[in-house]
Amino acid sequence: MLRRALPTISSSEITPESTYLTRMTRRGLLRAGAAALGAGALAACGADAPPPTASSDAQTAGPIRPTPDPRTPTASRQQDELGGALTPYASVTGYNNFYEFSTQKEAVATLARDFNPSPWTVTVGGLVSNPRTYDIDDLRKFDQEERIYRLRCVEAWSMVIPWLGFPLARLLREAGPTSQAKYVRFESLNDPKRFPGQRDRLYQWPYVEGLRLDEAMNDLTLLATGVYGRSLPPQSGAPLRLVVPWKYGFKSIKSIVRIDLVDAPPTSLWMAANGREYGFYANVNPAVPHPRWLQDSERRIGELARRKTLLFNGYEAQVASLYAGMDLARNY
Ligand SMILES: Nc1nc2c(c(=O)[nH]1)N[C@H]1C(S)=C(S)[C@@H](COP(=O)(O)O)O[C@H]1N2
Ligand SMILES: [Mo]
Repeated sequence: MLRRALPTISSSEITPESTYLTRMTRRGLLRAGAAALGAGALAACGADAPPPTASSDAQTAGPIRPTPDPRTPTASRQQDELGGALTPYASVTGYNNFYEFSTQKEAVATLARDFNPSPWTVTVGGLVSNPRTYDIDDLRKFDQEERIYRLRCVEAWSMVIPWLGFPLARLLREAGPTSQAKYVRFESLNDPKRFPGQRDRLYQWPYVEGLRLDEAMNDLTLLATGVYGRSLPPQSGAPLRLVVPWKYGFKSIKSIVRIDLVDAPPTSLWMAANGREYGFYANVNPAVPHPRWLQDSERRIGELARRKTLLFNGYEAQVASLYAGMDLARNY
């Protein structure tokens, strides 16, 4: 019945997560009698924030600047396995959700231009027998492969993206989860000096995401280091991001610095911000509407007609068994 009550709306009419949260938080702050504080906090958010400047960190970090990648963006195939054309490189790297920079998708690439993802380390710890801090270059030993995946944002738009990376399972096997490890918790870099969007206190930084251990071990779950045959540009989550193609895009956490094996479901940034709308599982499911819009169709970036949204984003054969016997509407 919930479904029938919801009108079919085009994705352009959907209130972005950020606008809604801003409104909700403003009400909350006003109720708390903190109107002045609220106004200040709102003015600091999203695209209004100044672009990052060369900070004093640049000195301690040394002269290391990633040299612009001279290779032209290329992929080994031009379609996904369902015949969907690759989304052009310009859209993949020009229309981004990355709230650490901005809540405005078209502003992210410009704000991220001078972000230097080197040096960078990723610490793997928690309930593992071999905890270790990897330099990003150490991760090269995991052979990189190309994976063409659909990315379906919870806001009802999608892309087809040729990632470079390696299955997360390889890294987790090296870490050696103990028998108590049941979930994986991922954390993005927390550095308001380099991420202007983190001055926006509406969110509990750093960005956190989580997977069940068996989801994390599934062969589809990728740690991406590149896109279109090149290393990831900052706006895409340099130097290392997760890609979980059967879940809404917000699970695919960018610019990861920590991966911990844990015994309880981690609370993600989005669960903390609005757990009623954004759950732990976030599996793409056309039959389970978001509380404010339907999820049965989507706008493929670059196409005119809407497409039908597929259960598990079209990866049902690979992942449905993970959820056997679960109520997918309750475990949203
Ligand atoms: N750290 C971090 N990771 C993030 C986000 C973010 O704001 N911060 N946005 C998520 C959302 S909502 C989506 S749809 C995808 C977008 O990835 P893309 O910009 O590479 O298409 O990244 C996800 N990962
Ligand atoms: Mo998203």
